[in-house]
Amino acid sequence: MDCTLIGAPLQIGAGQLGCEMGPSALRIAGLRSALEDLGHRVSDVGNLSSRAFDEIEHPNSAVHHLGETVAWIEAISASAYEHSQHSMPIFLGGDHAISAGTVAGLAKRAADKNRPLFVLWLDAHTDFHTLETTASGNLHGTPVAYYTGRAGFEGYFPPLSNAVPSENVCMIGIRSVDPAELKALSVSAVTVHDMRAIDEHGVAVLLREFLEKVRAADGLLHVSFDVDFLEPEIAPAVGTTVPGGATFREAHLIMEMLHDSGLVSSLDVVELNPFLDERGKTAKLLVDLVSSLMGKRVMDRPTLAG
Ligand code: B3U
Ligand code: MN
Ligand code: MN
Repeated sequence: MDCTLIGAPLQIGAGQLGCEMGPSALRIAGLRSALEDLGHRVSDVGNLSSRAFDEIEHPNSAVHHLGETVAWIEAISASAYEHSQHSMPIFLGGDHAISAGTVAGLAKRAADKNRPLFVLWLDAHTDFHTLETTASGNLHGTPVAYYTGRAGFEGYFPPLSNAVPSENVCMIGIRSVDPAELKALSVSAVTVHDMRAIDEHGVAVLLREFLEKVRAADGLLHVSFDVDFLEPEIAPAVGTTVPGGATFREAHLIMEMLHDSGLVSSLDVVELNPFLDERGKTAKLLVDLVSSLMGKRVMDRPTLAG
């Protein structure tokens, strides 16, 4: 497979600085050679940068770095559109606000290809705030609301050429949801699997159901992987750790099933904050997980895991 690594070192969408170093840490942890060892052709286009920006005020005074974030979303969206034409783009975050850009660009590309876009959102959080409802003002809490076309971004974030229908979004790992997000989700078609759902059913059942839906629709699948999806003990390098996350084995199983599905067409790895890491442990785990997604396995399997 042809993969393109794209660094998106945005950090002001998070409450804590440091995600700017995420792309470097993933490169130093050996992402490129890990993918090449699996037989993929990898090109690394380096890090994106944003145009000059003016600060933008919003009536919600908690919102911060709006002008800068908008400039980044534009650049990231253009890059996602460009690099998804002939290759599988892998976006190295950067905080999760980058996904406002990645998904917007990928949705435009999917529309060109006449295919529906689906999004698997692996995260402790639902990131379903609008600019009006965010209390922290941290814009990494808003991308899903934006790319599903919720009202409340007009005149601020770039106009969306194609929204992702909310019924095409599946979230797994959720364990921190703000009241305004909960209210909005209760009237939306987004599928939200919290940790209780994982405990009751296991990740395989939840994921298989979604993959079947993607396959039936002949969809393209974007995977957005927030480091805080994982249990903080195995992945400490994230500013918003929430206890009770996915285990090492659950995370690898998800990646292996995604690989076997053959459906994944793009990936974000976001929220890695190397300043908070322990001797590169989280960055190395992420390289291993991406490797599983890209075909690394212990044994050949006579039948697909499904
Ligand atoms: N919902 C909270 C917390 C949060 C969202 N995304 C992350 N943290 N990473 C907020 O600030 O919007
Ligand atoms: Mn997130
Ligand atoms: Mn999160």
